[in-house]
Amino acid sequence: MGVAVGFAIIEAEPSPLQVEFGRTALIIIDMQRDFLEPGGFGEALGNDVSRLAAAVPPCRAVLEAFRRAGVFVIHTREGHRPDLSDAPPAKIERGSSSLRIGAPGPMGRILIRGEPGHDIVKELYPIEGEPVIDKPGKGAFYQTELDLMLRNHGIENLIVCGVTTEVCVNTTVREANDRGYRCIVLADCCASYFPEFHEAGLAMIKAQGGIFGWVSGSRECLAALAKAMDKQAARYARGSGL
Ligand code: C5J
Repeated sequence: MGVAVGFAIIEAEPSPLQVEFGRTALIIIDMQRDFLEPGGFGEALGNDVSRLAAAVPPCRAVLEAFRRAGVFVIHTREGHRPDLSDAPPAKIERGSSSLRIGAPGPMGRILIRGEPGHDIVKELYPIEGEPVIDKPGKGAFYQTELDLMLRNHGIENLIVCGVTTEVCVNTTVREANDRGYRCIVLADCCASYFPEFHEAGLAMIKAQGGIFGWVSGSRECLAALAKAMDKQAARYARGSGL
């Protein structure tokens, strides 16, 4: 279980949500150079990668605050083994042959573990103690130890940031929702190459009373964390501990 930072309400859509930060993890999805920087997989597919840059500063602000609070932080990376034995042919075959997964690119072989482009951007680089989940699929639960790790930490809620909103963020939120986690997606900490897909991805999560989860923002999340920490400090000051 995480730190003893208490409860607070996060303002979110479709409704505010009370979370216990000690049972909450921040999960940062695929903030990799291959998706965010020129010369990577994202650009190889014809995307304007600069659209993803806006998510980095708010994501960093949330990451730093969660680190200061001692809340559990997990990072993910999408990618494959150098021999591609974990990459389904149906995934590799897409797109032009020079731009496929495993093809050489300016930042090494595209989406291959250990290559420079596969790694996380420097602004959000994991520190010691923050697990990095290497995932072969779009969803962070598929063929990974993520669920086991979250359950061993007593995690019930996920604050979700990362790219892209409609692909790996959405897939992971749907997987998490089916496994019983409450997901709060921070809109400004996520991004897509397609602004309309970003909006649609968020709309789908919060529709129908929050069918997959909640949508909030970095400001609202940071305000709730600060409130939880203030309450905790006041309890300690009164000598009542927890
Ligand atoms: C994609 C991802 N878009 N991380 N991956 O291929 O969303």
